[in-house]
Amino acid sequence: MRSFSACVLLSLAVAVYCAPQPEITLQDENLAESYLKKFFNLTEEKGPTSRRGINPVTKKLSEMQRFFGLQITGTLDADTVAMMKKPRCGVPDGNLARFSTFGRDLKWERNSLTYRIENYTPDMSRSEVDGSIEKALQVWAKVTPLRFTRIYSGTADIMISFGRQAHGDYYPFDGRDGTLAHAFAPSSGIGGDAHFDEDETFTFRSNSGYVLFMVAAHEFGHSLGLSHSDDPGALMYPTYTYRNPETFVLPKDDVNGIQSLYGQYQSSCPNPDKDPSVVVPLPPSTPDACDSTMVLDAVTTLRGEMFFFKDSFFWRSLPNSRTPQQSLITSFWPTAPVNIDAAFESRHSDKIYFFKGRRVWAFSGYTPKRGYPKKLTTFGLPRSVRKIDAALNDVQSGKILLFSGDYYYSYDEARRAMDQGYPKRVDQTFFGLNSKVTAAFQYRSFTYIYSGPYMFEYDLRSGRLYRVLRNAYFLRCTNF
Ligand SMILES: [Ca+2]
Ligand SMILES: [Ca+2]
Ligand SMILES: [Ca+2]
Ligand SMILES: [Zn+2]
Ligand SMILES: [Zn+2]
Repeated sequence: MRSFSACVLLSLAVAVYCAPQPEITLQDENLAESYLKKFFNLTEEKGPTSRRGINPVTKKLSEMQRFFGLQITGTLDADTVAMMKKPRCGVPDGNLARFSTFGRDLKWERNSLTYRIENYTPDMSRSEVDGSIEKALQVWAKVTPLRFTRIYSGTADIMISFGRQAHGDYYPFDGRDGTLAHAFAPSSGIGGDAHFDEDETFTFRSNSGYVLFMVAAHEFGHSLGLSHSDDPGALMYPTYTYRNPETFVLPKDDVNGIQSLYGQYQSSCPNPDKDPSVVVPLPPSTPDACDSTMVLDAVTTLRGEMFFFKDSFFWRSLPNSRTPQQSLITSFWPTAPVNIDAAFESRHSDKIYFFKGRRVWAFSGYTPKRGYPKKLTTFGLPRSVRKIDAALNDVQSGKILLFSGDYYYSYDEARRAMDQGYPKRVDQTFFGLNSKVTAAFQYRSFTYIYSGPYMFEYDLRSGRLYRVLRNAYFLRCTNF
């Protein structure tokens, strides 16, 4: 179902957007043109099809779709429009790579840099702005020999300001949403400077508005010489996703990027901000579909698409798409848990459920259902069940199978009750499955039971096992 995908993405910015099937409007086409000009270097050419060869818009659209892991159609579809409407950074995307830099020469030649906060946003208190900026610079200082010193007058390497619309450079801001901020690559003058769009509402930590710390940490990546990454988990990914500033740890891709320019933090660096006794958490890395040892957390369908969950991420496989799109869970479901235990789609109520520990969350599309999270006992599970390992909706019978340890339960959604005769042993029904179930779902009348890095393909009615496949089977790892 097309409408869902667009609806999910769009509604991050606009709460009640869902109902009608989104059509590509003239406004969308104009948006697309200016987006491709701004971020993908689309140049003005008279008569796009006047010469033989590929229409430059088609080419740039494909480039953009590839960068964001969308289906590469070269045409303006609903998913592409939705991605273009996401709040983002104003720096162009260009390169197709995991971390990338503006080039070897575009870096600071010294490790000691100055910054100055030229003005303040009225959205937050001054001390909150100061704290957010300081903390955002420390994100980079923690993993490199870089040091930042604040100055209060004169010209700093990194001049920080808030402005709206035309604000003194050749890159005017665009009002509310769209572009949130931009920054310039290392050099003298405007180089290294970071500008924030005052038409946005910036916040200290709340997820209503844009967290200044997160936006600033991203922009300072540019100030130091990084360009955008196509790793959806990277801080240098172009679009904004809410993350909790209290628990944020710079992802692996960004650490690799900045260290390729400045090297690692050496404990001998005389830096009073760095306390060597503090344990630095390991940088999180984005799950790789080609990792044959990967164990998925949960798998489910949702309105005709397949969703595969791992850590803070999921892959979403659109029908007919060759490569699934990888995103952060919070970029679709800001209030959902990460590292989930299980998930299933209820066709009965058109909802998606996520399990983690003793709790269960419900969303219709991406909208959280009132009253959730609820306890596992809501599903009639005994109190002794501490977590669910996997869940699936058996489309034919309308039952929800809930796996826990060596057993599974059958829940009847219509009756809202557990079926008689359960729990049953897993290996009693699923022949050949002698280790723990880690994820489960049904697709095209097959039942897929995951156990560790393997996926078992069954016919649930006859209990027949057809094939044993790898976790990456539906993720279409292209390296195999
Ligand atoms: Ca500067
Ligand atoms: Ca804006
Ligand atoms: Ca699981
Ligand atoms: Zn950026
Ligand atoms: Zn600017």
